[in-house]
Amino acid sequence: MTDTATTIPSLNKFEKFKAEKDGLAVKAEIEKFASLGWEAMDECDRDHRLKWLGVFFRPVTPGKFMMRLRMPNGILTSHQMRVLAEVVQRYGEDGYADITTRQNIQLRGIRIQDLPDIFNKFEAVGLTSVQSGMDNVRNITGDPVAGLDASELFDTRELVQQIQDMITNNGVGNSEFSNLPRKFNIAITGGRDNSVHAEINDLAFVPAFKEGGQGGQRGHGEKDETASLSSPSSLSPIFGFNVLVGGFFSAKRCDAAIPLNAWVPPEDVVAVCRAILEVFRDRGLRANRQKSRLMWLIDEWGLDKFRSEVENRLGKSLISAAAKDEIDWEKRDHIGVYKQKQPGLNYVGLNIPVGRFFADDMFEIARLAEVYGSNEIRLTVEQNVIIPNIADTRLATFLTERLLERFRIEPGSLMRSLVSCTGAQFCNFALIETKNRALAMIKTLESELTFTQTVRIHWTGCPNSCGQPQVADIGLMGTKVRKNGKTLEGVDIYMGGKVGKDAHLGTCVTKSIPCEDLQPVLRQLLIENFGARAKEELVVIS
Ligand code: SRM
Ligand code: SF4
Repeated sequence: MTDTATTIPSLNKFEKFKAEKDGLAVKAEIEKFASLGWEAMDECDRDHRLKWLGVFFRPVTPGKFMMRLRMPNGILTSHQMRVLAEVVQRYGEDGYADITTRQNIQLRGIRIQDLPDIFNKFEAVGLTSVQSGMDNVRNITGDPVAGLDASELFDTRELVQQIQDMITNNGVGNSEFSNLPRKFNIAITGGRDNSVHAEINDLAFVPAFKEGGQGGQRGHGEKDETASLSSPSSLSPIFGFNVLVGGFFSAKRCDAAIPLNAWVPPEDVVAVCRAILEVFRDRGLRANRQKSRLMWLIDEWGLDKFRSEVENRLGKSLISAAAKDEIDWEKRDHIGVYKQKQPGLNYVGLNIPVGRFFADDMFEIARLAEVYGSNEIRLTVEQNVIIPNIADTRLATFLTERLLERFRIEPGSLMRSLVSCTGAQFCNFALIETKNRALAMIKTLESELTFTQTVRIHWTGCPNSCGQPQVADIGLMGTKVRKNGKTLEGVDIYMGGKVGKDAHLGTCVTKSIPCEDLQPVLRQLLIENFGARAKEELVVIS
């Protein structure tokens, strides 16, 4: 564990309360909290420590909590979806769910008195929300079409689950990793299109082949597992992952992940995650929360020292990175109907506008997965749903289902790629309302313009960047602006985010546009930069 106890005097308030009582300790007190009620609870337990169980007090809607699940690789069963739907259903119009930018689900409207029952229900169907907030590892993302995609190099599902199990002690909670200096994001991709935005994670694994004979040396008396790389029988390329570290967004700083100069075979991925987390936990910077993410430690130490500390924890040397990775496709959005690698089967991606669905929708998605698929539902980092394993013979009927009129497989060119963070409706960091505004804006723009390409527009309510404006074609970051002596909701505009192959972050191109003036600005950007055309103009020409 950490040596925080010896350094308490210089600690910030978060480090202090963690040192006083570990966040996970509240797990034993859920019954007590339920009978006390949210108003009588200890404030630190309520506002902070409950987040170790994935339960978030919302100052914007006091008494109605948010619950953030864990969905390894963004996969859940129809049975699990029903349980989530049952939970939010009881809250009427307060209750619904959002798909998050980490392939995950958050529930709204949760009452503290219901938590014991909810946790029992979760446990019965293998769901967990443990360690999904605060200074813990967030939902681990993987390819949304893992195991379905004929072009994939590696099926990430099992590995993502193993990493989650290691970190959370099989979903029960793990005090080994419950006091990190800050949040920590892990992604792993085995496909060719960087479906997980590897570059914006603290730790990411991207597919890469290592030629035989290039292995590094192992230390610490360990067996040299790279020896096989140089044996004559293994001269053909060996599959593994290049490792990227330190990617993150924060209000203070945003950075893409950098190569660790390490290549890891699949069987070592869990151990490498553990080693890096241990280094971050024990040596990460804790004094200033604005400078606590992994990249700040790498900056302070330099990459070489960081790498060698990881090797020490691992108990062996890391193999140097493969010369190139295999991310050589543009990013796919998976909306629509696609053939799977299994003959006769298809996966269908449904567009869930800004990731929001209600209990009835969730029941319906579960039903569709059961009737047409294999009881499986998947989520994407674009806040959409995939239903896999639909037989050719069932596909036509599936496509006539009424739900697909709202959750479309051929949405408009802007709606298709629209992403939005939670915003002011529930988030007290928010500087603007996002989801509802984003939907209204896209509706207007799609009614006025025609498009020849999709344009990825991401909204985020504040500089924390949960809606990832830096990966978008057009990113909109909430801010406050002054106009005619009044303070209004506004946005800074980001452009140039590139995803998939050669991913890089977009940058701020225009600051402080009042939201009330945004629509014509976006319209002009779409026309000038993305080939959109005004509908009235087309009518005149024709
Ligand atoms: Fe986030 C804090 C929502 C993805 C960077 N994020 C928050 C909180 C918990 C703040 C709060 O307590 O209100 C938001 C909860 C609002 C609510 O009621 O829903 C919140 N973040 C979200 C979600 C739900 C946005 C969404 O609509 O999809 C995403 C949940 C992912 C998940 O399932 O775990 C979400 N947040 C992200 C991402 C994107 C990503 O991971 O790819 C980022 C940027 C990447 C990163 O972290 O490096 C992100 N969230 C932050 C930050 C800035 C972190 C920092 O180092 O400063 C905060 C603020 C903080 O942690 O202090 C934050
Ligand atoms: Fe809240 Fe800001 Fe994150 Fe949006 S970006 S969910 S407003 S913290």
